[in-house]
Amino acid sequence: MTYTNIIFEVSEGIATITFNRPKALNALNGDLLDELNTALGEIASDEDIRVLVLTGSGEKSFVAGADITQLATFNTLQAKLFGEKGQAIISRLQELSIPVIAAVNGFALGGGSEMALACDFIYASENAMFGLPEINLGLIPGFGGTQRLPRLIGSNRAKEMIFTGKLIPASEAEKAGIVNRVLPQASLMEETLKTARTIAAKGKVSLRAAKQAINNGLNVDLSTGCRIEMDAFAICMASEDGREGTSAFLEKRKPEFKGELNK
Ligand code: CO8
Repeated sequence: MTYTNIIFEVSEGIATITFNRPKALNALNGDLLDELNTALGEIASDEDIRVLVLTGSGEKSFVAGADITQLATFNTLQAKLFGEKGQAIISRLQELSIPVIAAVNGFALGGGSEMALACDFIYASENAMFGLPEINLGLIPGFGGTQRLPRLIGSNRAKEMIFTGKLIPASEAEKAGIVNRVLPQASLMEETLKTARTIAAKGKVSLRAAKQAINNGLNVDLSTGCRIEMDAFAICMASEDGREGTSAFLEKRKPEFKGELNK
């Protein structure tokens, strides 16, 4: 597929999707969401891709939200369909079996924050701003923000952000636990890719198991979560990567993970 609203690249097992509507600060319209969905399908079916990085084109914006020009034309049913489509694609992103890192290079507002919140973790540039400003439009977040933000930072902090619509800088987002690292704009991608390469060198089976255990465990009580972990651990132990990792330690050599899921 030819992409026009995103740039989709793969290098050394790391896929990068760059939201690419810089004139609208990379706002999410229907076409961009369709392209993102297709790219996620390509990633899910490519066993050689080990990590996904999301970022925005330019130095000003990751994603400034859903495209308000398009939103403003919707009737009730169209809004519901657009909301369902966005939620489904963002959930698909969250549920990818490989790790996903958001490199937030500027504004991450509304649907842009919601996209970043569905990633496994976020690195941000010093100029990045986060917020769910839908309240200023007489709306509320519709791509999962009322659900993912409180789960990440607690309901009181999330309510303050959602009720006031205020934007917070990267440094504050880091203190709140939204962002893992704040970096100068010039080194954001380099540092993100460095982490992506570190992760990509690990075993694919164990990465997948760790991600699923954490994500699935967050939705259940502790003892059920621990059972999920034990099943996932057993699968790793029986995998080729699990054998390789433990043997390599005992043989005092570096492991060579092949990441084959079906062995
Ligand atoms: N949609 C469409 N166009 C946008 C958006 C957007 N979200 N954000 C910015 N743009 C456009 C501007 O209109 C402008 O276009 P033009 O040059 O043609 O006038 C261009 O990008 C540059 O923007 P500004 O001139 O405004 O740049 P500033 O640096 O002055 O301001 C801001 C940057 C603060 C980011 C400002 O543009 C802004 O406030 N943008 C809107 C942010 C926002 O409210 N986002 C939330 C949108 S709603 C949403 O995300 C809901 C998600 C769930 C949907 C569920 C559907 C049912």
